[in-house]
Amino acid sequence: MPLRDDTIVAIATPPGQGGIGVVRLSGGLALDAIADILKFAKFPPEPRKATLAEFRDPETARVLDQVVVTFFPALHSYTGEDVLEISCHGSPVILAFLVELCLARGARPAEPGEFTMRAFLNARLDLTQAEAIRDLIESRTLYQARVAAGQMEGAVSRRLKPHKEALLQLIARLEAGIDFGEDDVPVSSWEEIQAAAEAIENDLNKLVETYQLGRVVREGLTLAIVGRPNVGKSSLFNRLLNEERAIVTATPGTTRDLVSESASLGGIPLRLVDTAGIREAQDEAERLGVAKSMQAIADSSLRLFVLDAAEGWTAGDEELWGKVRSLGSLVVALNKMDLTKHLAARLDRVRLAGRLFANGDPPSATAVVEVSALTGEGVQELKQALLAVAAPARDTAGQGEIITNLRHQQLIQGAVGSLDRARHAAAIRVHHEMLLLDLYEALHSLDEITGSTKVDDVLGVIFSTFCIGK
Ligand SMILES: Nc1nc2c(ncn2[C@@H]2O[C@H](COP(=O)(O)OP(=O)(O)OP(=O)(O)O)[C@@H](O)[C@H]2O)c(=O)[nH]1
Ligand SMILES: [Mg+2]
Repeated sequence: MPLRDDTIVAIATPPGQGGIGVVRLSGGLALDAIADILKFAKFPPEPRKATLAEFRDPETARVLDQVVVTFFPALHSYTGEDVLEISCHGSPVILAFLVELCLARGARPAEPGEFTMRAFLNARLDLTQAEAIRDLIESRTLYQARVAAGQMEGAVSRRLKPHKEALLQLIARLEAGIDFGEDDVPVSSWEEIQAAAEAIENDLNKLVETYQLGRVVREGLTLAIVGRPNVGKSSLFNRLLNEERAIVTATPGTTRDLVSESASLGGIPLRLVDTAGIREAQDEAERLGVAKSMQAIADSSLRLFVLDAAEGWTAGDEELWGKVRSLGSLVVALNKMDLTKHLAARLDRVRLAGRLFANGDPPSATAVVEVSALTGEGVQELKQALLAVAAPARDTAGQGEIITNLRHQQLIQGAVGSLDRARHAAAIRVHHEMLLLDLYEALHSLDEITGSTKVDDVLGVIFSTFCIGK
């Protein structure tokens, strides 16, 4: 890990030209590094006030740029150290030159995430908050940003706190029993120990379960659109995207290669994949397209099974349904509803629903939605149904209440495992000292989430996933 008492510098804004570009410095030498480069009316600049300065070229002594500097003195800054943020005009050349001059004056280039790592090391943030900052920067939808913002405020640590306290109390009761002997202090009964461990375990398990949704929020989903040729897959794909992305024609077998595009479904990042209509291929290109499609359909997290409502349930649908229904989450779209306004077709639909849910085995379809890709009717309902299947807990879960981070999920799971061992040990009356080992292990797992235990080795891993200047 890099030394903490040196001064780091980096361009904090994205590469390329822009209206402004920001150079950030943190460390004891921050002010010294710029003292002879930037000319202020008064030096040092007033803390936490945007202050105008001239960026002087040391070689020509001429003004290179007008900059605005904000000085955050140690203890009240992002990193806890002296921080300078220098807003230049957004020329990559100017920014690079300013950094070079700072390097020549004792600063060193910041590693990725090093500003935030210093904030953590100086106790300005806990580990979950530092991770939330990375998630906020990386968020692709407003919903993701809101979840990250909730965690930046310390939602994860807050949620863990009561469970940690309960665990500590249990540990303290056992420790007291060992230290003072059974005569001095009322020692918990085996049943009490078991019950206490179980209560904590159950609460933590609930938290672990929220990761199912958390993962979807963080990583997004892949949705494959599947069906026979010509049922309107590409038309629905375009509708869901709101653009004419895939080719639509009246000829069956139009789509051959996979077509995929990113979209957002209720704030959840979604990769939509349009596939080739599945049938007995008529040439080599179509055969390859069908094979690739079947692979994509199997690999996706969610499937939209499209039927032509005007044609009803055909032998081709029956065969494809047999291949798809067991793959996992699925929504059925009855497309071309605009063509079925007469009674016969509607009766057919009733029979169709019967086919989908026949044979007694549990249907993998969680919703059947009537749509028309042509008129747009039912498309909103289709989106709702997809969202309900993809992220069932989305409406009920508070945005700060979910675990979105695999590291957190695994550590909580680890704590659950340790508590489970402790509970079983209590059940067979193992000595308290042995029991305590498991309980401490559980506590350690929870501490690692917020970083209050020594976790030097994981720090490098976490902060290296940041970009430079953060
Ligand atoms: N009336 C009506 N026609 C539709 C609807 N959806 C699609 N179509 C028409 O059905 C035909 C096939 O549509 P596509 O979207 O290309 O169907 P596909 O399932 O992608 O077909 P392949 O790529 O060949 O597998 C086109 O002529 C569309 O205009 C709908 O809701 N109503
Ligand atoms: Mg198509």
